[in-house]
Amino acid sequence: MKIVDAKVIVTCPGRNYVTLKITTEDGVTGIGDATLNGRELSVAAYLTEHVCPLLIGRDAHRIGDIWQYLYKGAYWRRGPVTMTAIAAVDVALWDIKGKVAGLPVYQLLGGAARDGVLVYGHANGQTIPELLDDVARFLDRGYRAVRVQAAVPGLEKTYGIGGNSAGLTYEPADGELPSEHVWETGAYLDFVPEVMAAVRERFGFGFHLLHDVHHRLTPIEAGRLGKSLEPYRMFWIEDPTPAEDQAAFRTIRQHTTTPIAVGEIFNSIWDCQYLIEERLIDYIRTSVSHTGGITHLRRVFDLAALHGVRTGSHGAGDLSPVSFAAALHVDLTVPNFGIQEYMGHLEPYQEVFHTNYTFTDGLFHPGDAPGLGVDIDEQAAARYPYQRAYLPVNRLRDGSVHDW
Ligand code: EZ4
Ligand code: CO
Repeated sequence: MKIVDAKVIVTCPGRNYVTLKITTEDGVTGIGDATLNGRELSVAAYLTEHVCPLLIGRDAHRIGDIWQYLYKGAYWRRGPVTMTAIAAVDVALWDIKGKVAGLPVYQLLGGAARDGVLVYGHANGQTIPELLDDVARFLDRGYRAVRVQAAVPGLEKTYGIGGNSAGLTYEPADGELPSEHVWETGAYLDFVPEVMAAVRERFGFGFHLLHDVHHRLTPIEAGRLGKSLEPYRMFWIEDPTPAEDQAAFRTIRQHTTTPIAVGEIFNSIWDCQYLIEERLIDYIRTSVSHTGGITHLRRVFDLAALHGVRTGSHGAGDLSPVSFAAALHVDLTVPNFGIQEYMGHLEPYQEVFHTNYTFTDGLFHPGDAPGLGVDIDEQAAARYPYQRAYLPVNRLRDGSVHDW
């Protein structure tokens, strides 16, 4: 079943998304998410200029072989741009295989290992009372797990706080350049235990509580944070330190039993190997669209399963509905599933992406349509042209650039 066309669709229905669409000689189409927030056109060009020409004439059924061809054949390996591009091809081919088989992708992956996919939503607030109201909204809607972020007093802008729960990290291009935030670790470390105390005091312990540190701390600060949050029984703290320094996680481990989640910026199994094999983390957050697609993500998750690490895939609003659907198919099948992030998407995304996934009692299901169960409306996509946008940049009070 030969591939006859592969094209890239760039669109901005609420925020930028890059989608690869592959067509076979029988007219079967498959789609994959190729979005890399703030660097979208680099993946679009990688696909259009270098990958799409290689796909024409290849057998769409040979998913593993095409994966190896694109990975090893490029000579230059790994990295977010390459691995996001390969992921888009891989996911589109799984979509095609499912459509040809007449089965949802999760059936091809071994079938459902659970009834639904536990997700966590993003509650946030400028103040603790505002945050508590937002947490209440999530619990009322049936969420069993909630990530909470509140603006740190004294800081003008804190990551993860936005007027729209789907658009937290969307920075419009009006300013032409990234916005800059100021960060102060001391104020943050004192404030977070107060936040978690308020949440548990008002809502109790009958749901999972999560928090994203967004790479801000040193190892010993992260140890202190984890220890100070132990009374609130966190499901996890995420990205406590910048994960390039992986031995740092040993220091965190030595100081706290608060579970640790890492991996949203990882793009290959090699980024995960040390942390997983040394059992320095509890959840691996690699995503289907930034880690080489379904084919590669399953290898990461199998490595994690061998070492008692569970999954907790990244699912921010800058990963498209195509990516979220693919994540749900994988999540439904893997033995060591932990949780799935669900940030939602900004309208008018539904004009462009038609989805089949459903949410009931805190659990998502990918649906039973053949393939991924997601489609892109190209005419609608064309109504929302790309707009350059950047993630913010962070500085300390003295002007030094810090991790955002
Ligand atoms: O900042 O996806 O856990 N979720 C996150 C995200 C990331 C964005 C970066 O593009 O940390 O909101
Ligand atoms: Co995060």
